[in-house]
Amino acid sequence: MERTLIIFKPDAVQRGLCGEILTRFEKKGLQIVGMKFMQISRQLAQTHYEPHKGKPFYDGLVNFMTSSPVVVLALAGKDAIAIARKMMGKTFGSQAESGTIRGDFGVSNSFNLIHGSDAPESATRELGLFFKPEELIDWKPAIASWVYDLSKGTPE
Ligand code: D4T
Repeated sequence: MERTLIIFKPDAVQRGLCGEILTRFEKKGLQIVGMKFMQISRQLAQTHYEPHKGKPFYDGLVNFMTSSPVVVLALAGKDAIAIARKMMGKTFGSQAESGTIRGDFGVSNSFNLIHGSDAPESATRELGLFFKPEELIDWKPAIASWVYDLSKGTPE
């Protein structure tokens, strides 16, 4: 099973959208393996968004991500990274399709509610930034055999 790092950004928390967004992931069948409510430090925000360092929006992004608390999640599932990205929609609410999280809940070209890792390498890096190994819990949901076809031994 793949794991991905999801952040409900300060705008999602301030607007009271955490429950709605989390419900979408749970209903889809992605599994929570880690979750915390936290204030991101400047240093952590800078490290997390290191790949964007030097871009015009970098300083504003770090300010935004440290402006108010966030909810950080580790979600697991087959192809969890791509599935979560698809559910999030395009980067900005103004362009994201209806039916996606950003498309349904936002209009901004700066505040975009949610972060999700974009590749296996970034997921590993980001999960390591936000969670200690012992904070990620490997557990078997009782409904796993109804979320996936497990008849051949691997989830389908
Ligand atoms: P994240 O990384 O937050 O999940 O968003 P995306 O993967 O969808 O988009 P991104 O990496 O290109 O951008 C990261 C982050 O920067 C903000 N941003 C981006 C911004 O404020 N202005 C911009 O012009 C761009 C491109 C929004 C998301």
